[in-house]
Amino acid sequence: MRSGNVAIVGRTNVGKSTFLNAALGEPLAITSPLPQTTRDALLGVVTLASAQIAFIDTPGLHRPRTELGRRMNAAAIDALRNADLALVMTDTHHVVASTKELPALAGAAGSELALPEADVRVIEELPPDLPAILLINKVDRCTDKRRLLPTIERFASLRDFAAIVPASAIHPADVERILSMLGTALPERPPTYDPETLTDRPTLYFVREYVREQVLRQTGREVPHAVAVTVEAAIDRGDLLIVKTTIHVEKPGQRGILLGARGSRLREIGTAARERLETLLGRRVYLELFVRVTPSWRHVPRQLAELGYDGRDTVGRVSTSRDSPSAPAPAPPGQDHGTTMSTTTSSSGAAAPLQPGPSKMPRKPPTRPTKGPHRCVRRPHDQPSTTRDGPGIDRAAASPTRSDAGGQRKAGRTPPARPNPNRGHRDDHPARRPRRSRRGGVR
Ligand SMILES: Nc1nc2c(ncn2[C@@H]2O[C@H](COP(=O)(O)OP(=O)(O)OP(=O)(O)O)[C@@H](O)[C@H]2O)c(=O)[nH]1
Ligand SMILES: [Mg+2]
Repeated sequence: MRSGNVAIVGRTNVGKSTFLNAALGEPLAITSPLPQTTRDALLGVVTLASAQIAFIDTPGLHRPRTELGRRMNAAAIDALRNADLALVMTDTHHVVASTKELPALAGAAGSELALPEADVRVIEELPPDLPAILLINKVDRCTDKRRLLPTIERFASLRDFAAIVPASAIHPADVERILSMLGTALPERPPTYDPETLTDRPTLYFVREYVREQVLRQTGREVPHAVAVTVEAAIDRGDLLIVKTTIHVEKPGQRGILLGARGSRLREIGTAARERLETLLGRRVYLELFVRVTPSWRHVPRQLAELGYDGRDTVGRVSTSRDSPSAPAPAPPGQDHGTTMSTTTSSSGAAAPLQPGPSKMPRKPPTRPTKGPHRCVRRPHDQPSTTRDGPGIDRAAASPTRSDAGGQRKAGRTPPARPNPNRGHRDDHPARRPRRSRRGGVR
């Protein structure tokens, strides 16, 4: 058996998170057409018949203009330090872009040997002795594949890559080919993670991420980068998870954009994020969204820490059993321009408080202790894969349909799975279509 950590690194927007999701067969990471979507390193474990690949998806390396940007870059560099192998990703944008859309190039513009400067900087960041495979993604956009040859030559001249692979993360056959290539490049050693492990990030991390993903997808260019999401309270009522979140923006105008006309955009964001969570978790979710202006949070280290970007753990401040769903949210820094919206599939009945560490589905008894280190690297079987907010998510919890009986994925696997039609999307049923609540949200 071979196993090890594979850091997925590259400039922003080249498809790193899309590739991770395709490799996992699970849309775990958030993706979007906007740059700087990923803000934290995210572990995703793929266990094949002969290899276990612990992917670490990383934020796109870029020239930072904020403290947040510096921390994002640091997370990517840190992942490289803990990796056995780097999967360096770029895309075909500079090959297919029209002259006026061309990115900054290293080499004469128009020359076939010019590469995006950002790619060259990524390669310079690689530790010299770390084995690396280069994936040139999005070849589906390149009709004449011969145009890739000069690019491949130029990359090969910059570093001794173990392989340079033109591929497309949206083509399952390409993803399978890359997985088997990565598997054989890892050192021979027993698997680090339980084969059922999907990630070590707890549920509330994904609550924050999926709300942010909908902001990325449903608002324009300026707002998403000014948005952070924190979890203020979480209540586990068995088949229902109740979560109160705050969406932080930097300016009152951004708050208005987020709300939309009479709160319509915020309702859409909440509904889509809730559906995504219900698909991942396999149970109903009541999601309450609160919008708050927290000026300049991306530049202030203390606020970054309070919003979860403290460089140690990116899970928002999570309630303890003392909280209840009706408890007021703790006052974060900044001005309070709060507006509450809720989006849910059910809200009746008595709620039991959620203990710290609410990420695991109760359907399956925990296989690991619930306290342990929060870093997502090198956790042996007998050590927990938890953050301070709870254990990570297993494949069975995320989607039982995607895990075979033995918990190991076969080398020849089915293409990336689709959402389980028996779960989530309850609003499809006419009786469950969103209706206005007294608070102006949707239920
Ligand atoms: N056509 C095409 N689009 C792709 C492919 N892979 C990813 N994309 C798209 O590229 C965009 C960026 O993908 P992401 O996975 O978010 O990129 P990323 O590298 O993780 O970006 P950051 O997190 O910002 O660094 C999304 O719109 C994806 O749908 C591909 O193989 N072909
Ligand atoms: Mg990403």
